Amino acid sequence: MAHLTQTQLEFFAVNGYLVVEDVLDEADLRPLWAEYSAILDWVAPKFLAEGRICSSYDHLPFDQRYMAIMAEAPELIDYVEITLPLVNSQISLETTPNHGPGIFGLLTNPKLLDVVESVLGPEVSSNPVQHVRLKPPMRAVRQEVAENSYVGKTTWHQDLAGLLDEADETQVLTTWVAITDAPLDRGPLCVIPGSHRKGGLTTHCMGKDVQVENFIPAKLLGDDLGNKTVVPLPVRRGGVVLLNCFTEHAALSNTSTELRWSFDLRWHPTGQPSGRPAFPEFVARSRSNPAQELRDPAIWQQMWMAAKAQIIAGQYEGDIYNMARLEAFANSPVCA
Ligand SMILES: O=C(O)CCC(=O)C(=O)O
Repeated sequence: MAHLTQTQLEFFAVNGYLVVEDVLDEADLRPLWAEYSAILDWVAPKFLAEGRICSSYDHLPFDQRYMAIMAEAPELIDYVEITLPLVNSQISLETTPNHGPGIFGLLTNPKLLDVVESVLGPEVSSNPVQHVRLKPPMRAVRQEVAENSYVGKTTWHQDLAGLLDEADETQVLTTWVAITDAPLDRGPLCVIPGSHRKGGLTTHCMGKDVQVENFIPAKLLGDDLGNKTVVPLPVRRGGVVLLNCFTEHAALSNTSTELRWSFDLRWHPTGQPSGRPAFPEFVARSRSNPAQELRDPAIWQQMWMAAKAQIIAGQYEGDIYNMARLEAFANSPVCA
């Protein structure tokens, strides 16, 4: 598996999504399991000492351990995320997202980048809009986080909605990477094929948690002919789902008994605005000048730490997320 075929590219252009199985193999995924196990190895004793959990659960395998800690301390999600909070005032020195070598290895994985290059061309930057979703079975999720898309189901949206207006013309591509299998009962993505061709953004209404839980109301969903067919996208671990930034999509609930783990990573052609200037982008692939590609995970980590320091110091005062767009949408009668 390397570059996409012409047939795959045509499918993506028409439908606004594409499932590509077997992009990554076990050797590609192993560093992520190791990195996230190490995160639990330092968070669990800390939470235990603070009385937030009643065991460090270190006798359990990673997925069981993650679910056991989450059941008692849902704030664990703040320690595994790969981005900073989307509201300036919520970022503090204690905010510790993961920018370790395992996730950097995924962002610079040549097989993943071959897929991305097939769509975006030879000069590709890693867009800083990126998330990890480690979703326990719904029945084990505490009420207060059940509607949080990092834990529970994800509402209908288009990925461009949260980017600043500067990215309105940017060709943002989402790659949703399955770290565990994501069969139908484990909360896979679902899409409305062709919805990216409607042209522009559909109205998003504000949810309870403004920056992550905004949603397209059901009556506005559909493709350019008003067809609302929902297609679920089960995928095996190592597979990747591609999404156009205008494709209407959501994620189903995890009704299984197992953890569902994915990363959603975004990319744009180098030189186009990222839409999230508060956070660092980097050149992931450059056929014209490979020396420009970032290869050092320590530099990438420093870039995130510098972004955090800048926001805390008040040197970045602009919005991180496109609140203004959401607020404008909120006045729409469909959101009333
Ligand atoms: O994995 C999920 O639940 C949601 C992912 C998503 O909406 C995205 O990749 O844009």
